[in-house]
Amino acid sequence: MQILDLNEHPHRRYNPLTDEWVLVSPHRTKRPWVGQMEKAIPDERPEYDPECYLCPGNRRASGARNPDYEGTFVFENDFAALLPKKTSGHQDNRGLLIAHSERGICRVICFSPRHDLTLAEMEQQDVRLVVDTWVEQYRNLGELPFVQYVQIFENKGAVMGCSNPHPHGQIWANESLPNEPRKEEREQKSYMRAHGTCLLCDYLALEQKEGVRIVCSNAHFVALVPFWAVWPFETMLISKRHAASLEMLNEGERDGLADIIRRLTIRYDNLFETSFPYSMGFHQQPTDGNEHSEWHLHAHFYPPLLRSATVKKFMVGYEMLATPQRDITPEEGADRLRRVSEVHYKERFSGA
Ligand code: H2U
Ligand code: ZN
Repeated sequence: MQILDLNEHPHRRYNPLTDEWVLVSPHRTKRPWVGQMEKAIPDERPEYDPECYLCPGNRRASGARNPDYEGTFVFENDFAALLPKKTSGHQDNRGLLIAHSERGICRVICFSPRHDLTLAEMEQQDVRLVVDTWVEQYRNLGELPFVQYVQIFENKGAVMGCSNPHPHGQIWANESLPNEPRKEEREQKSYMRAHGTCLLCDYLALEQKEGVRIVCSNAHFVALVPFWAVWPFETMLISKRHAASLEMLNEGERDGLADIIRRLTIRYDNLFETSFPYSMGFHQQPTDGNEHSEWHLHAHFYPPLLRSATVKKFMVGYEMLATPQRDITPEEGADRLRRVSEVHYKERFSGA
């Protein structure tokens, strides 16, 4: 019998944050690709677009006019999925037909007044303003008595369902713990109970020792492709210090977060010389007023691109019905991301 070689043999890897498995098939990377091909769309935009509902001074769908903002701008989502109006009650029919009312607040954050930028192309100090806005929003929304969890996220690129290329993200704050943070809380709690230490502190120490899945790092954050990654170039940002939320970051750590986000998103754009699409978001402690020493702040980046600017990974077939699967190993994904430059390709082409 052959001994498991993670670079050669099909195997499954365990995600200790969610208690789920991913199938890894490294031997398949040699097969020819005959799937979907599309032309890469050049990412050329004006600094200001009179038709954009996020640009300064423009009117939104609700009729409200954006101020002439500088830096970041936050507003209540005009088509919010959750509403702050108080409703209560639930139904439970034999434990099979269960429904609960859900209150919440949805906001949109414009990262910059410039229509033509992305986080990867913004200056470090302007990304820092975005970090400060996230901290402020997490605090403001979390302070509301009915808000138990604040989900900060960004959908980037049309392929991820993003409605507008103007750099922006969203925040949904609501009354109950959503599925993903709920799984992570359960696993972080049970790990702490069993080992007396933090799951992500221990995991990060292992990753730093092995090094093979680390993309880049600074004094306060590490960007790595998790051992259990599902998406081809999936990454996680993990704070080096055990902090449970964005609110707990000190000045230096906020700068560190802005730095690592900029460097990682530049690497993403450089991988296929395209504006790299992804969904990203933070996972952090709920705002339920309880002590959550088990929670370790981190961000996930889930990009769908597989082997070029035009080939995307879809979760279909076996993945929808059984378990997610990947061909290129997390180690190879990290290696590819490590080998690209931290100077944005547009800057290189312009000779700047
Ligand atoms: P994306 O990040 O997925 O593109 O979503 C942008 C959000 O902006 C979306 O949730 C909101 C939509 O409801 N929006 C407004 O609040 N006002 C508008 O005028 C258009 C879009
Ligand atoms: Zn715009």
